[in-house]
Amino acid sequence: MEEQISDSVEELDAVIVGAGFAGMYQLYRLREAGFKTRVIEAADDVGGTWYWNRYPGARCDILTVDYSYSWDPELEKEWTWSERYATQPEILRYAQHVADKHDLRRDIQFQTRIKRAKWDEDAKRWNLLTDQGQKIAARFYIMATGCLSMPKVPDVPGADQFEGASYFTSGWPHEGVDFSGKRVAVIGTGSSGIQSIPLIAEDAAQLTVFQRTPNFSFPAHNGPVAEARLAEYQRDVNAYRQAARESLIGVPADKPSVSALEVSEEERAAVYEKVWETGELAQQIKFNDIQLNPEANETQRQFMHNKVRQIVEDPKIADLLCPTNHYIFTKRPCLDTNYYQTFNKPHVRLVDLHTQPIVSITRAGIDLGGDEPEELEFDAIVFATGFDAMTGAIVSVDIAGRDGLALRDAWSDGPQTYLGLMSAGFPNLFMITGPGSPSVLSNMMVSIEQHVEFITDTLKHLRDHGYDSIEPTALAQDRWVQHGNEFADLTLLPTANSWYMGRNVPGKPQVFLPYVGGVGRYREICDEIVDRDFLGFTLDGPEGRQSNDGVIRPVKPDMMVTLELIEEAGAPPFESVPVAEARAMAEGMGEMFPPGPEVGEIVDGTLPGADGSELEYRLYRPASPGPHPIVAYFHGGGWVLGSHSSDDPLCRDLCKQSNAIFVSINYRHAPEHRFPAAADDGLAAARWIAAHAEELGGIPGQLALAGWSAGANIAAVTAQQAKLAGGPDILGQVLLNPSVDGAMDTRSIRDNAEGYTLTTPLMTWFWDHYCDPSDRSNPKASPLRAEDLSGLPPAMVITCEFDPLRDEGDAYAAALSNAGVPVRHLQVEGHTHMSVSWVDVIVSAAFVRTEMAEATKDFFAPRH
Ligand code: NA7
Repeated sequence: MEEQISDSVEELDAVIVGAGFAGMYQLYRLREAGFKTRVIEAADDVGGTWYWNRYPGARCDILTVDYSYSWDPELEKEWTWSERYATQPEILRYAQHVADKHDLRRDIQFQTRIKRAKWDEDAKRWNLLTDQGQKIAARFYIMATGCLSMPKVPDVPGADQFEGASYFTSGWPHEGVDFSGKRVAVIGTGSSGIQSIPLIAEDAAQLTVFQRTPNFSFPAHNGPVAEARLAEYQRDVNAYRQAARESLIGVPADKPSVSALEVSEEERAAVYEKVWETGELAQQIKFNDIQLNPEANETQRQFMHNKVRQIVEDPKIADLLCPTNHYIFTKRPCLDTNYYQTFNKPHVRLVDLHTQPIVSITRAGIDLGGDEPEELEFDAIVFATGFDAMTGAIVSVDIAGRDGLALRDAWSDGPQTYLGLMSAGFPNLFMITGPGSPSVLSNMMVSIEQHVEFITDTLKHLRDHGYDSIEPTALAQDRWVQHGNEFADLTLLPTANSWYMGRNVPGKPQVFLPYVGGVGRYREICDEIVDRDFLGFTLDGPEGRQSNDGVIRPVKPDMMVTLELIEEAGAPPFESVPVAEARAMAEGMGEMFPPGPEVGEIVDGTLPGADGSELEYRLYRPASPGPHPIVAYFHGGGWVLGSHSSDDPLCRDLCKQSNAIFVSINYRHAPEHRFPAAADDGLAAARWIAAHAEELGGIPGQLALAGWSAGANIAAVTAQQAKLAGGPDILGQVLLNPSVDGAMDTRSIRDNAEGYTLTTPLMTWFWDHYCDPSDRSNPKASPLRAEDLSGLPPAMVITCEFDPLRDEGDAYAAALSNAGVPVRHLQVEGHTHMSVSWVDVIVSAAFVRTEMAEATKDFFAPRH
């Protein structure tokens, strides 16, 4: 029994599983920091992936200058890679060289596996049992087990019957394999298949490739590292490495800023040609919407198809080699040397498993079914069928956390991690490049180093502060998993049957495993967590416990990225410039946004406002036959900025979705026209529209109000004024992020004061331009202050979590409801004041507009 710890239990500070690049560096760091550490490794030497995957053609698919350690300055100088993409033996030699140089092997126990790991809550340590029957107690248990280390069990019937030789690319014989004169089958056309097929074809008498899904592959153009690249690297190695750490995928590369659909076909073709010629995975994405927009993606996919058709002589074979069931870059693209050319060789055959599925592997070969059944005989079968990626190696160990919770059970619906580093319920268990971190979407070396350094610093922090355990909180973890899923869902990546999604392993939960946000952003997140006192972690020790619960990056990913871009653009705050300049800036910004959907018709006109003023309006008419109900719409812009056309995309979308006419009114603006001009214009416009419904193409009596921000203030005020004045009849009001109280004294005004575009200083500026402090308690300025809200039209009120105006909007919804007004109140998590109005940019807020449109429809034709 492990609980009865005897003298034969070895006590260590840390046990690391795996002596690949992650485990080796982790050992180096922890040893250096004075932790008594041991690595447990199943193989008989270091190298991990590069120890096992010895198939012919096995190479790195990231330039090896990039795929190398950056933590040892001497190593940077003393090691020179012979090729752009070093072969497996060279990379293995590099790993062995590092092990020798730093005398790592003395703390690595080879040919050993961890069989069981059990958390001891009282002793705050992991009790480990090896397959050698050895017991180890360690405070920290670190899995450096690799993302692609657990080969997939071949899910091909009869795989064990074959009497010829079977090989797995993931466990290739050390002495190599001589295929000369042999009839060879290769099952699988992922990276391993694509790298090995051309070389196996060189030796084999016959080669038959069994393809389930064709992949996108670029020519590697292997050879010496390009002079320019080497010079860039050597000029300032530290700067180069730093650029890698801050990049998207861990290799310095320009961030694409242009859409594939913005440039001409010729320009696009030239860009794709260059990408093809470059032969670098890290430099392949040159347009910012390739991974987001199917139409953009299609342009590069077609380019790739054309390349394949140019190389492969038999058009039928070429067609089979062109991937059509997934978008490019939604599966890991491959790099090859003469892969497509191999299919021009007479002794190489491609079997399409969709038309000729494998019925069974037999004693002599492979039986195919489908339309053309065949019995094929082979001397050797190569399984290049991939891995149970990212989670396979972790859940294969019997790991029991707090209260005996099995990791396998905790992850039965997919991995639950905070940052891909730790999992709640499993204190002091770390994963290097675990699911939920950039890992396989990045240059692994960069991600490995960042995790190792994070773990080492964390362990030192615990030691220095008298804590003996660390664990993520449930909230932090749940929201990290949510953040990762939401980020992935913005892209096309989850649409493919990929191992990123767990779809290659029958029965595996289908969730997107790596973090798509990029290594630079991810590193910033990790650093911020530490700076914020280990946000989302509980640290525990004999002298006390610190649990700084909270959520990192609670803003929805598309909004978050947009806020980052806005910050990078560095425009001055509106309130820091004169009004005319602020208006020009707002107009300029508006032009940068997508236009919104097509509607039936857009008509500009004028209508009479209050005090003899003439107001411009823009009418959006649905494409369906009229007449339609009408919504009088008031734009946002703090009574100072904007116009009847400034909320164009929002109005188009709402018009289309609600099948109602929207009339956007250019009410008079401050500071030229201060309170109550805009409010009075609201009522005047509503009256005029009601009176002229028929000539506008509307249905008389079918009028609702809508507005956003200050425009929602005018809508709310107009509804109140219409009630007091006895008309016009208003059937409903949609208030998006309304400003309803000039007091500006709420928690959200303080909590969301900065950083979410509408800032509290800007809101103050707006109010100051619009309304004297003495007037702000007047319900015509602050509709929340009205004494009697009863009898107002039904309302839909939308408030957003990260809007300074959130709380006043919530208060207005509650006050309306208390007064007996039917209210739909939508409190939108993770969004800001701008989210809903940025049509086709903040896609995660699109559902809000749909709900607004539904509410609008209900005003006109209530559903019971
Ligand atoms: P991959 O990329 O998972 O490729 C495995 C291939 O094997 C892929 O073409 C699979 O088709 C195919 N496969 C898997 N199971 C079967 C069965 N049962 N029948 C037929 N074909 C099958 O693994 P790799 O080792 O090539 O590469 C892994 C990573 O290593 C790579 O991305 C680089 O990062 C390095 P499928 O696509 O699932 O239809």
